Amino acid sequence: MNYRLAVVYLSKQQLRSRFRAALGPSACLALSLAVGACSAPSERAAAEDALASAEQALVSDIDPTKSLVITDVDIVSKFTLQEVLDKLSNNQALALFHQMFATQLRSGDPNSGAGPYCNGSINGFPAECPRADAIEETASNPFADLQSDAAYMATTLSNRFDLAPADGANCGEYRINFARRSGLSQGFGRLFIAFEARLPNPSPGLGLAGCRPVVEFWNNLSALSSEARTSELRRFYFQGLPGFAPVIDVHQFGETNGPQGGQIRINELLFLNQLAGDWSMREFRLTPSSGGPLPYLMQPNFDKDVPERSLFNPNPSPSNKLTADFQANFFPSTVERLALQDLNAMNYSEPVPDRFNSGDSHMLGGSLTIPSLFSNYAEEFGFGASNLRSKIQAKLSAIGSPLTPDNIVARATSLSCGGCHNISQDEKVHSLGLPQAFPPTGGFVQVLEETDPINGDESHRRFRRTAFIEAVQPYRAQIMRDFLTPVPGFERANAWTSGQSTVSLSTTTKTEGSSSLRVVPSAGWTEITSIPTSLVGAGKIGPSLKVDLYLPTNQPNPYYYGAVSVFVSSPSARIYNQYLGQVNLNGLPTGKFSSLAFALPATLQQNLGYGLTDVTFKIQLNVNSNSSAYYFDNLRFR
Ligand SMILES: [Ca+2]
Repeated sequence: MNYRLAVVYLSKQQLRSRFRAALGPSACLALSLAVGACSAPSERAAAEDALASAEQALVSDIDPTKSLVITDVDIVSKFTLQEVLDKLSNNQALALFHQMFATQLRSGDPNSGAGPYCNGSINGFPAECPRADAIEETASNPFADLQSDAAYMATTLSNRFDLAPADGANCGEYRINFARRSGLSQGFGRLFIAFEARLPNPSPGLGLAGCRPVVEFWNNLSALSSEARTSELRRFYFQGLPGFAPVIDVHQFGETNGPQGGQIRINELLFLNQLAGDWSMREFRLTPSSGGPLPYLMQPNFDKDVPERSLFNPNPSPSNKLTADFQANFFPSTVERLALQDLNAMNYSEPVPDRFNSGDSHMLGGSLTIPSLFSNYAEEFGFGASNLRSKIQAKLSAIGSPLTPDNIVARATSLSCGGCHNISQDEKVHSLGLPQAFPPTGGFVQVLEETDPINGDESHRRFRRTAFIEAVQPYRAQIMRDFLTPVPGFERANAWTSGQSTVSLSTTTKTEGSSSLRVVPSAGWTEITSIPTSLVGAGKIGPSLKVDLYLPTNQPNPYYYGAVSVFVSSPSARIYNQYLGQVNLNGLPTGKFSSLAFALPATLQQNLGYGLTDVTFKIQLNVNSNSSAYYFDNLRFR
């Protein structure tokens, strides 16, 4: 697979240089997409087809271990915690490390430094302090002996382009995870730090298209040698692509507050005697310091999209306005998206408002001193009748979903730190009602401290990834592929098929991108169906579906040009072959493109904005038998 990919990549380069050499004049050298601008039409078509197929081959082989979640020791070992912290602290890595953990100590505790301190709450919800992990780490030097238990090792570099918002306000998250080495030798003694940067879009006016160089960068990593990938990733993380900020930069970790700001997260359980129920996950923002030697400080923040467990209380105090708001408004409003039958698209329909988010998410219950830190919402929600249960059930009934309120609450749990890392893998107790079981995490983390040989080669090893991580990679690869060669844009070969007529991509007659869909309806009535796709790159979903159609000048019946109908499906959203109506073609000009518009019902418009991954389109071209070609292009939602 990987070998084949490398060959394809090289042949694409060879194709390009061959074409450019053949085309000759230097005026053509600057043209990358308009390959044949200087050649004869027939050569141009052949050249374009060959280049288009090479482009297709390039993006169809994304290796998740190379382009999405990289855990190869040879690569990640070239990234160190000290270098990352030095970059964020003006070369005061140890001071910033100590300051981060000191936030879990009380003012006046040994090594608690200059603050911020723990005062027992974050965002108005309980947080535990002082934590034993913090007492240990504020007295430790993880950089003194890199082979010691106290040292940290990078385990994972990850590409979360899938987290980029539809409007392209940023280009998603790019992450680096470190694990404390004590987890290797002790079996417990575990502590993980994740730096999760939001990468700014330098051209927000272009929408998500402004992020294309980033996606192409990660896509191309699949074709590179391990050495080349290492240097490219170091460039991406520490210098940035041309025009883009680097990943490791003080501005990328929550300096701008809010759901799109980036964050630093810790997952900590250093001592065996905490095992009863003290496995904490917390989040930090990096914010400018108002004084002192460190330019930026780790500021404890709430865990984003982790509502506090008490908000699921079935019998809340009438005076608790926050819980009343959550139960009457926010949570019912998000049931429809939580009910999607797709592990990856199932989510809150909007970021959880700040006021509901907890400060500390635990994945073990046991003998927690503050039971509400355990992010097991089902335990709080219980099994009895309640207003919250009735409201969730009413929403489920309204959308015709057979799921139960317990499934929906279990899904909310799975989106919390504690749920995703541990609680939700126990399907028998916490059924999410998804088509597939929630994939096991292997217990507490998504990438482990242990390594395995790559393809049996003991000298090249990879940090072990959980079933959960493996299970979500096809989705993340699909998002990249759908972005680079959009199915609705008719940009991908073999994405549209017909049982009646010949269909192919045309790179010459088009209104958008590199290609359109060429259809020759030699038998007349023709149905054209797409493969399942996400709508990444489609922008915000507007009230209508539009598609450009080219009518040939040759019209056998000048009194009846025919009509076009469109249908949409997404089984995960319970949308089955929904008819959007028919547009009559009479009166449209021939020999050119016209834009056809179909109204989207409000519910469908909303659902199509929910990150679905299994949308299919069916276009019925009801025209006279014709040997001339029709062309479709730029299916869009405006
Ligand atoms: Ca196109």
